[in-house]
Amino acid sequence: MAANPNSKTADGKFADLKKDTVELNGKQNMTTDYGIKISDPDHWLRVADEQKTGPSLLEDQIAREKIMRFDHERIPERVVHARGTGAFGTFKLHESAEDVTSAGILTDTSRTTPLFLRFSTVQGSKGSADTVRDVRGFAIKMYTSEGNWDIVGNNIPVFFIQDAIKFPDVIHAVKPEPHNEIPQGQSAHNNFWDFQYMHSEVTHMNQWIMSDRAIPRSYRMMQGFGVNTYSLINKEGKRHLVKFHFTPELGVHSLVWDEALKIGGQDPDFHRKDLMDAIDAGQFPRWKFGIQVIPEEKADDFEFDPLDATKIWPEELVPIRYIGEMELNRNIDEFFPQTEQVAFCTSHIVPGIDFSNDPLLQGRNFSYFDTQISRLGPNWQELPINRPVCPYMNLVNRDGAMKHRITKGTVNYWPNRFETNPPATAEQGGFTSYPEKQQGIKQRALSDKFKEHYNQAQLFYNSLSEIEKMHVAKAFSFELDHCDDPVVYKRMTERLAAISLELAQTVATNVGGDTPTKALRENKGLKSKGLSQLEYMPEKPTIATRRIAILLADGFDFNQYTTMKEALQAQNAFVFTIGAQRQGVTSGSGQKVVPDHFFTGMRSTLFDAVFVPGGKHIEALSKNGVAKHWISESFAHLKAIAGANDAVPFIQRQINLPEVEVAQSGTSLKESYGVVTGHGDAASLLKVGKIAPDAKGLA
Ligand code: HDE
Repeated sequence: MAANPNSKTADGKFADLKKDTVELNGKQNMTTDYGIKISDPDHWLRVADEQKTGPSLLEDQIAREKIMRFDHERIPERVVHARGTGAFGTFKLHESAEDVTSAGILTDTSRTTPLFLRFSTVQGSKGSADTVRDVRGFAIKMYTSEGNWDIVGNNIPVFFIQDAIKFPDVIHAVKPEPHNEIPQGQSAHNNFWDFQYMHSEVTHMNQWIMSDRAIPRSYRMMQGFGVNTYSLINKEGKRHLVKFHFTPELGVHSLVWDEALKIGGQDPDFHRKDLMDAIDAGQFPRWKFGIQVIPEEKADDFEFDPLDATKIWPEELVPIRYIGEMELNRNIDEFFPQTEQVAFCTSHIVPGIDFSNDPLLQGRNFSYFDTQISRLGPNWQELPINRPVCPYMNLVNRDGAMKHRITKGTVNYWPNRFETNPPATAEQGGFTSYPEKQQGIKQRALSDKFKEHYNQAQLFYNSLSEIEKMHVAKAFSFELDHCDDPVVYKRMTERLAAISLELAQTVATNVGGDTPTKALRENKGLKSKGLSQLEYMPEKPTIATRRIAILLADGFDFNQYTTMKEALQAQNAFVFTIGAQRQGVTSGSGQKVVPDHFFTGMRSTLFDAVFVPGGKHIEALSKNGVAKHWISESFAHLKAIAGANDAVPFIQRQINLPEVEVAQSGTSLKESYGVVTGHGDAASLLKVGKIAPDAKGLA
């Protein structure tokens, strides 16, 4: 089958969308949707007397069109993952996986495949905050030369439930409660934790969502996982089970919980903007693409069932083979027709890839296809963002609401006397399902290995660093503290003793459970690779795209300010001047700087690091409660803080911890607990810029 030339270029999908894209900023007159020019869009046609009062006329076709369009401009939001943001990008393969698959996208290293990726949260509605504690969706539509391949994944490799029939239950339990529609964007409520207790299969996923993975610093700093088990089929027809992985070049980083909560109010679009800003600045986020494969005949060799989506395939047993790379490099032009109307389907696979008997995947294959009909109608695949870039044609699939493609020809059935629109043989690229032999008895059951629910929950918990474990304990404590039904928080704390007695005891103390004295289950201390996010520090540490604030008031040292700003910008950091007032601040040597924001307009929570130059402005900063809070809060959130000359004692006073050492006057630079201090002229401060990039790593 001839490949579509469009999909060979990074802009393949963009070129396709151009056919439906118009520029708004032309000189063209405003018209109605049926094309006539509008003379007055501001007044409804009415019968008016001399005072210009009187009834409005229903006759006004222009007003009616405008109001009708407005009345109907909402479509149902996604039943889950309603809040999201998307971008275009490309996929490149570095190493052919032809030993395991015949899929063009996974075997042809000369291709660049265009793609659209939508990140999302699960629980909240379309207008909820970005930084809530939740799983993040990671859904990719690859516009391949052989048709669309959708990997509808998450940033966590496992899921809550094992059987798709439980999905409405788990989602109803986590969504706002039915009697009062509370809470929004939160899993911290009775119903969610009640459900969690009633289903021990969720225990592994519980650990992940209570870990820092559920409060990412940025969409660009999250892993992506296909979660479900698919199949790869090679040319010889042999099958391997497969899991898909995306690992970010920038490393995996999270917010701290207090930051996430505050940003939820201070900037609910934090993640959305972060992604757009980075792409606009040409700082394209990249992920390594990897596969884990298990030959079909080895599927029974593990203590877990590889078809169970509540289990990972530990890397020690099934290593990840990194074979490609994904990059996001183009922002959307309009939210609704792109990010809102994009529709993913787990059932969209291409030849060389097939499903497996993963019971969650099988249910998803029905659900996604189905849900798009209520969101977008039966012709959703024709929408510009959803249509493939390769040639597509089906003479039978016609009509339906909002059909707009016009197909010429006299027949709409197969076979027909002209042999119009014939199916393709396998050699011509026709999709053939893997001929798996099936025999069985109809029953509602899962394999025995699905019954084990705790091993990997412990494996995950044991693999975390001490700090990550502490965060898990705090997250459980926060969530269960929001449950006011004692049955819920008492039973759940008890359950934690099946993971770690210490964890259960800490949480019980905090939330008022009964402190367990015995572990419910032995913990052999087993650990696995790749579970702690500290293992994903970037190969090359960078401050590119990190948001760095410089605090100024009247009397600041101009040289230090400009030298540091330039040094940081040279490393592609996003630098913001935060001043006492936006009307302008004046340096000790008389230069005026107009800050990007003033102290209370933007808080420390929205930045990764802060620098305070020396100068007389320290006097004013020392008297300003908000400026002082900037420093103490940055420190509490484990941010890199830098200060020079007079700023050193100012910073020290706000941190007020004897363990944090600062540079003494006349000594060179000091780095202690992520606080970088120094004395000297502007040139010597450049070294601070060289230390600062790594300082974030301390967090
Ligand atoms: Fe989804 N899920 N899901 N899900 N899911 C949807 O489809 C569903 C599951 C995921 O950005 C819905 O188009 C069932 C696992 C993402 O547009 C719906 C089950 C994973 C997105 C649906 C699952 C996901 C969705 C709602 C259990 C991680 C957002 C709107 C069997 C691998 C896609 C839509 C986007 C969206 C059903 C479980 C990820 C209702 C029945 C596991 C990223 O069809």
